[in-house]
Order: sequence, then structure tokens, then C-alpha cells
Amino acid sequence: MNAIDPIFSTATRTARLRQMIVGNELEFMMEAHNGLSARIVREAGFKAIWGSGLAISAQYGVRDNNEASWTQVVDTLEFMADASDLPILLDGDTGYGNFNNVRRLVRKLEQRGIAGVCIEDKQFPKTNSFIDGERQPLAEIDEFCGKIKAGKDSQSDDNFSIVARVEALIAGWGMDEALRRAEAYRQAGADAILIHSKLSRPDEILAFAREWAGRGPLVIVPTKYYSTPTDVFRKAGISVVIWANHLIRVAASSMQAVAKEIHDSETLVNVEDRIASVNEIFRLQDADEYSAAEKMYLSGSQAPGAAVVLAASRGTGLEPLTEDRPKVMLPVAGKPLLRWLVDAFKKQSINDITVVGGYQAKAIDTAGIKLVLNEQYAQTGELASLACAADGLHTDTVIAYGDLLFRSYILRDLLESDAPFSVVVDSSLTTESNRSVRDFAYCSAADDRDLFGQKVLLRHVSSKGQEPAAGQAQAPHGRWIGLLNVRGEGRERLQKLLAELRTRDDFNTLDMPALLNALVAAGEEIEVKYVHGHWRGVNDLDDFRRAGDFAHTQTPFAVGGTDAEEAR
Ligand code: SPV
Ligand code: MG
Repeated sequence: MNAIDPIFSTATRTARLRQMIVGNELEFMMEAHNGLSARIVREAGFKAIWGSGLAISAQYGVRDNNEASWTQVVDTLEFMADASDLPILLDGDTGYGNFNNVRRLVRKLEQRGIAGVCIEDKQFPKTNSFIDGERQPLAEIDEFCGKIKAGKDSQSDDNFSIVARVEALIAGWGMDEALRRAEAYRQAGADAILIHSKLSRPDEILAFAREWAGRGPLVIVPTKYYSTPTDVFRKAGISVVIWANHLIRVAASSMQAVAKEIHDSETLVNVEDRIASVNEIFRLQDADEYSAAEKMYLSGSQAPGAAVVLAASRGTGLEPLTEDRPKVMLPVAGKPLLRWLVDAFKKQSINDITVVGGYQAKAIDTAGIKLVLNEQYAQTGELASLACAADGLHTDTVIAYGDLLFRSYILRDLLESDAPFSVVVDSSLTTESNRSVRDFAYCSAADDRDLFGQKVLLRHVSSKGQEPAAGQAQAPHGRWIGLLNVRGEGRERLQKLLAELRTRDDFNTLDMPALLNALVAAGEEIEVKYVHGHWRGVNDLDDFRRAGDFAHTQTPFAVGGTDAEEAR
């Protein structure tokens, strides 16, 4: 069977394990020893997991002598139960102590979603049955029956199963003793008997099953008599076969082979195609589920991954300060203008930042950015600069003027837009700040808090427009601050449009407002995010001074500087 029966998988884990134990079919359990192997067991189609003491010890690199503490075992089981929804039957050794330890173990296993436990009639600390079996002391029958009863009395889910494991054949005490013990354990309340043998043939197991004559479910572990055809177990009336250690063994042999190969050859080339791919490991870890959840729950996770900053011009009005550097490298409150912008992008997890330089580009600090050059900066405009970076528009991208300072929420809010195109427009037209910014925006509706949440679209941007006179009929709705967010399919459409504009004779004179207007003319909807102040464009010396004041209010522990005109 490869797929888990969907009806079967809707029952609780305890109910499923119990059904396997008491049902009439021969059932199989596969060993797992950590979350990954538990998941692999499930994917292979098994209906239940054997939490092998040997394998769990081995994956920790310790012996099967209760060297791993019982709480470490229970913690491991928790990973297994999380990684797989199969019922897990824990190999609980001797119950890690007396009746009281069994009671606590059962309660803790139920809390962690484990469906049952198998306890064996040896003494704590135990040794693996295949190591000097004869020398291993067995528990007193009555004492062991007390453990079974204590376990059954402390389970809160009726379907939690306790399997009693008889070690009499392992210890060389003979068939009669094995049967006597099994019967006592059955009467004490065990849900099944695990009869264990270390012989390479199934003879004593089959003899036991005959004598047992169906008094209750029997479980076997054919590690040593592995060559026995499985049908023999079926005919003998066995209920469950446990493949007890095969995943830890294959893990060991694979790791040995690959480690040796890599060590000896000093290359990965011989092994790469013969081992699980890294992607397969991601799949087994359910990485896709994480990505889906991230989109749902992690704010900012949908942020565009890239930014393009236009920084090629020297800027008119600042000539005295820009002899040896472009405007974006002017220091504002202790760091260059460009660095403020780059830091703002990084704060929103945008790390792929392309700066288009031109004038004095060699003075641009390239830490954390990619610099591309518009060699023709002196004869060309903003669109020619954008075109230098347009080929790199391989993800959602914010296009920004380089001479811009803003409060971080402005970028964050812009990034929340799902629209293919969105821009930030400042509706505070009458303030002193940003007078020099002449990209006036005309929109489908004015900024109005009563219309909060309503979609507003850009209609037109008049570049280097005249300052609107008060009461003017066609007054603009604000200033475009110089941020354009391009998402999803918008990128390709922008690239296509840019390619078309490139064929125009006046391409070299075109600026960003021309691009926005061309987008609108092409039928694109450009969503408007209104703000009211909280940003500065830097176009002249006056702006430069204001930018310093503005930036100071953004630096940690800055005092003063609340901007009264923007405190609306
Ligand atoms: C285990 O898997 O740890 C078992 C089975 O107890 S065996 O190793 O065969 O004893
Ligand atoms: Mg064991």
C-alpha cells in the first residue's frame, strides 16, 4: 500500500494504532528515530511508526543502555509526532524505572501525541536484547504486572496502547516461562504481547504463537529471522510486524560511504547526483508551507525586492557644494543623502539597490549598492538614466529620486500596495517645505480622510509646473515626491513602454513625470498614496538646510524638531 487510506487517517492516532493491533490483518510498523525519518516513514506509506530505543540512542551516538534520558527520548518523539501524523508506538524499554515512572511516562506520552508504549520485562537500566541476551536479568512477573496495571490506570485516552514485551526467550528461560509471562501480562491489562527472539529462524516465535492460540494480539520483531517469508507470519496469526532498525542502518551505511568518498576524492562531484538534493531536504522540512505562511503573516515579506535610485545629475542650485561630488553625496546630518535613502530601503528589507550615477560618479559610496553609469548624463534626462537600470528590473522595484528624505512609514505604506504601479503624492501644497519640487500631481480625487481606503488614481504630473495660485481652478492635488513602486506585471509593461519611448526623438529630454504620463496614456492605473509632509526633496541650498533639520529629527535620540506644519 502506498497511500494512507483517508478515512483511516481521520481517526485519532491512538485509535489507529489500536485498530492495527486488534484487527485481523497483518500490519507493519517502520522504525523512525527523528523528525525526518518519521516523515519518510509516512511518505513510504506505512501506517505507524516504531520509536525504536536502539535507533533513537544510535542517532544520538549513545548506547542502547538507557544512556539517553527518558525525557530526551520524549523530546525526540515530539519532533517525530510533529513531522508525521502517524501513530507512534514508543519502545519504552523497561519504563525507565518502577510502576511510578511508567505512570508518569504514559501521561507525558499522551501529552505529546504518542499512541502507545511497549515495555519489556527486564530491569532498568537495560541492554539491547541482541547483546549478551542470556546475561540479562528479567523482572519479577508480579512487579512487571504492576507496571502494566499502573500504566493502564494512568492513561486518559482509552485507545492508548500498552504492549508488554516478553524477554524470556532472549534470556534463555524457555518457552514455558515465556508463555507464563505473556499470560500474566495479558491478564494485567496489556493490549498486546511482543514476543522477541534472537534466533535466525522463526521457529520459537512460531511455536509460541501456536501455544498462545490467539489469546490476544501478538507483535514480533524479525530483525534476526529476517529471511522468513512474511506470509509465514500472516499464517501464524501475528498481528503486527515491526521493522525495527532499518532506517538508522541505511542512514549509517549511506553516511559512511559518502563521507569516505568525499574525504578520499576531495571533491563533491562523485556524490552530488547520488544523494538527496538540497531541494529534497527543503521539501521534507515543508519549506513551501513556511513560504506560504510568511506571505500571510510576516509584514513586509511582500516588499519589492529591489530599488533603482536616479542619481546622475549634478543638480542645479547646489553648484557651490557639488564641485567634486554629485548631489546625492552631500552630507546631511552626518551622512550622505544617498546613504539615508539606502538605509531607508534596507530597513524595508530591500537590499538589491541599483544607483544610476553620472556626474562625479566615482565619488559615490558604493557600499551595499550596485552602481551603474549613465555616461551621457550631461546630455540626457531621468528616463535615459532609468533606462540604464531597466534591464535589471527582475523583481518588484521602487524607483526613487536620489535627492529624497522621508519618514520610513512612507516607503513601508507604498510597499503595501498590490497595484502594478503606485506613487506617493504629498497633498500639503501650502507649506514652506518642498517649494522647489515642481512635479505637481493631478489625481482622481483630492486627499480626504473621509475617503480613507478609497482608491485614488494619478491622472497627470506636470513636471516643473508653476506653483499653483490660491483658488486656481485646475489646482493640483499635491506633489509627486519622487517614489514609484512597480510590481508584478507592471515591470514588463514599464519596460515595454520605456523601449517605446526610447524610439522618440526627444527621449533624451524626458523625465520621470513624462514616464508617469505615458503610463497613464497607455491606460495603466497608477495608484496614489497620499501623505501630508514628512519628506524633503533637495533641489537648492534652502532645501539642503531644511533637509539637515529634517534628518536630525530622524536620527536616534535627536531632540526637538517636531515639524509643526506637518503635525496634522
Ligand atoms: C529496538 O528497536 O530498540 C528494539 C528492538 O528494542 S531490538 O533492537 O530488536 O531489541
Ligand atoms: Mg529497544
